Amino acid sequence: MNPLYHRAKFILSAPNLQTCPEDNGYEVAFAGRSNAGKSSAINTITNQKSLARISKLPGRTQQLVFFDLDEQRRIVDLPGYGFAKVPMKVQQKWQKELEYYLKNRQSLNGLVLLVDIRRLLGPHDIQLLEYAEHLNLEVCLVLTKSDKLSKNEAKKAFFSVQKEVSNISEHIQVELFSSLKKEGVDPVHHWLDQQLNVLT
Ligand SMILES: Nc1nc2c(ncn2[C@@H]2O[C@H](COP(=O)(O)OP(=O)(O)O)[C@@H](O)[C@H]2O)c(=O)[nH]1
Ligand SMILES: [Mg+2]
Repeated sequence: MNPLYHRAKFILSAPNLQTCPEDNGYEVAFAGRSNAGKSSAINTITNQKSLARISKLPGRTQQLVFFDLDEQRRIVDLPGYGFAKVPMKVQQKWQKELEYYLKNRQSLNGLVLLVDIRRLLGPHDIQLLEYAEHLNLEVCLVLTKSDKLSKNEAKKAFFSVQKEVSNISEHIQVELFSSLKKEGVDPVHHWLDQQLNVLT
């Protein structure tokens, strides 16, 4: 039980940095290729059935969706990348917008990168990890849908990803996670607590 995350409340969706909520307090962003299980993970982490569904409303797929935890703390659902239906030009524009957000957002204090455990890291994931390292941004890499693999296979995937990311940065935390089985929630809460400066 972690009441802070369970209190998450939708604030607004922002098509660009100018329309984001005021840049104060602490913020953690959630990223990942589309279908990685990001919305499900946000719902699981906040223990709410359909909090992140709001980001699925038409036209909102390319926006930053903000959720308040308390007056000082927020989580942000970033647009999923590699979505085939989004034209290349729009994707490239978003790439720029995203880089700008990651680079300039003062309150941003961590990035949760969701990766489907069966697909492992794609080129966009690696690019994002490298960029986060360049910005000195803390990263928690969440391997989603771990229930799709046996315990042994999941462990193997975990170690292989841990090894792969250790070449990019020394302090990327990797966690196994399943929204279906509600596994891996505590360590992610704990990591979020640290980035959001929650006294525990
Ligand atoms: N088995 C299983 N399926 C999942 C899990 N998380 C997400 N999914 C499924 O994966 C698909 C994509 O999930 P979604 O959260 O919408 O991904 P998003 O596009 O990254 O927001 C959906 O069909 C989900 O039901 C999980 O932990 N276990
Ligand atoms: Mg989603």
